Amino acid sequence: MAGNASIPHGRAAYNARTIARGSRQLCLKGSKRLSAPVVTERTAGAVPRMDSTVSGERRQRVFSGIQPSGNFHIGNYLGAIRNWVTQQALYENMFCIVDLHALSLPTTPDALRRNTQSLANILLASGLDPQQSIIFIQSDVREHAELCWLLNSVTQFGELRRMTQFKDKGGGQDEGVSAALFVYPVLQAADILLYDTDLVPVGEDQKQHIELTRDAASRFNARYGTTFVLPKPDIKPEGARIMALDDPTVKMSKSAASPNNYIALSDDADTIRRKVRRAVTDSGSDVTAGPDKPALTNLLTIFGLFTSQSISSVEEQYAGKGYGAFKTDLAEVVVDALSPIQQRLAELEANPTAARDVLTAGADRAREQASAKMAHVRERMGLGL
Ligand code: AQP
Repeated sequence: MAGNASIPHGRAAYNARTIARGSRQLCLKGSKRLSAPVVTERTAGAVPRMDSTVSGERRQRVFSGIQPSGNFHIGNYLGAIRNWVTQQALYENMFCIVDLHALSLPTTPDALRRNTQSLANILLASGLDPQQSIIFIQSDVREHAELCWLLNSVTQFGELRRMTQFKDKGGGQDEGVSAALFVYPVLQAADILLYDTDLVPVGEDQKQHIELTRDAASRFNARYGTTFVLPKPDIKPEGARIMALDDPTVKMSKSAASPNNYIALSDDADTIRRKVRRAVTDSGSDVTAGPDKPALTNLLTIFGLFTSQSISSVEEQYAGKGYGAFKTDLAEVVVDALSPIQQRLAELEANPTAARDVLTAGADRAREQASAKMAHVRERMGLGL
């Protein structure tokens, strides 16, 4: 069942796109055909990858992860998951439910298990296709934790202390915060480097972590010889930072104290309408974006992404109509966009083994690649005899 996962996005976006599955071209209506980027083995580090083609060329490798914590929201979807789905025909893809990362903040075994199952269902319901992407749970592949430890030796304490996400999530309290939260970016570097990743599609908040990953990989390569590919962040110009509905100066976050911060992917139609109605707006009444209108800019961005329109064309549509009419329509746009995902989610929730089967098969494939890479890394570092 999961193998036939459809690819729902926003209503208009869904109609506008055709993904040429199995081919190496992605066709966007009204745009140029895009060729799948390839890299040669010479650019991919010293170790030939297991998936090399005979000619030595391969498609670029994408890796990204998402934590099984809190309520998955439209920020996670628009900033990350939707891009994973629309690009999956172009690349070799690995998408990981990073449960070890979720241990960096307090949780319980039951909550972690529940969130992992729920996230797996969300990824499949959003359109990740196990035929095109390896989808797996991080803790099923032990090499992630092992490489994290090894990379700790080429990462500097000062670098980690400068990570803004640590400062934000730690709230400046050294004593009450786990060491795991501090070392989190090193585990993320291990996740990425383990698979010779070329591109990491993420939201804006992860940019600093990808830079740290590149620095750690460069340092390792300089010390032990070329071993790791230096990955690049893939951050889209629109949607990379969806802001909170109740405070447009902070990003929408699944661990937010108030549910009015976000629209969860599982919110029903009435909840979505209520949250949009209550969303903070800026002074004035013109539906326009701009630096002096952070709230409207955010709402216009969400509208534009879910309907595949530019912000300026949405502005034109609502010229002179005021905030009320715009918010009413925005709520319906979000309800319509999430509806196919939610229908699919209900099917997957009724059949929990579907996602588990996908994750088991994904972990087997990931483990094969990770263990080959780790054998090389251990040898490079002089571990064992
Ligand atoms: N507000 C956002 N706008 C755009 N993209 C976002 N992402 C997160 N929030 C936004 C992207 O979603 C992916 C998965 O995120 P994560 O689970 O690794 O954790 P996070 O970045 O810390 O996301 P949250 O939602 O804010 O969770 P909590 O509250 O637990 O910290 C990433 O690609 C992220 O960039």
